[in-house]
Amino acid sequence: MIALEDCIFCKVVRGELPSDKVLETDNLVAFRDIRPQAPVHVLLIPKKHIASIQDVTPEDKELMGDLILAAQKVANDLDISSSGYRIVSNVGHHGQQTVPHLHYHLLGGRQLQWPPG
Ligand code: DGP
Repeated sequence: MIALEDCIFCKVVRGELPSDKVLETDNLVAFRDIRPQAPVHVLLIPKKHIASIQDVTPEDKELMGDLILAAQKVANDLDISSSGYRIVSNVGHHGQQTVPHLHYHLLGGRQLQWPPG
C-alpha cells in the first residue's frame, strides 16, 4: 500500500506531474507513456485510485467499461484502429507492474510480437 499523495499517477490526475494528455474525462485520463515501447504508447488510468485490476470491485464496473471505450476512442484518434493494437494491464510482481495505480497500456503503430515473454 502506498499513500495516495505519493502515487505518481494520482499526481498526474491532480496536475502535480506534467503529462502529455491525449484524453481526459470526468473519471479517467489518457496520456503518453514516458518510456514508449511502440510509436503509440498511451496509458489509460481511472482518476480514482485503484491499485490494480486485482482491486477492482463491482462498483467499478462502469468505470472499467469507460476505460475500454476511452482506449477505443484514443486508438481511433491516433489512427491505429485499422492497423490494430494491444491493450495490456500488468498486475503485481509476475505481471511486472511497476506503478501501483491501475492502468491499461495501449500500444500500436508497429507490428507487435506474441508471446509477450
Ligand atoms: P507498469 O510497468 O505496467 O506498471 O507500467 C508503468 C508505466 O508507467 C511504464 O511504462 C512507465 C510509465 N511511467 C512511469 N512513470 C511515469 C510518469 O511519470 N509519466 C508517464 N507519462 N509515464 C510514466
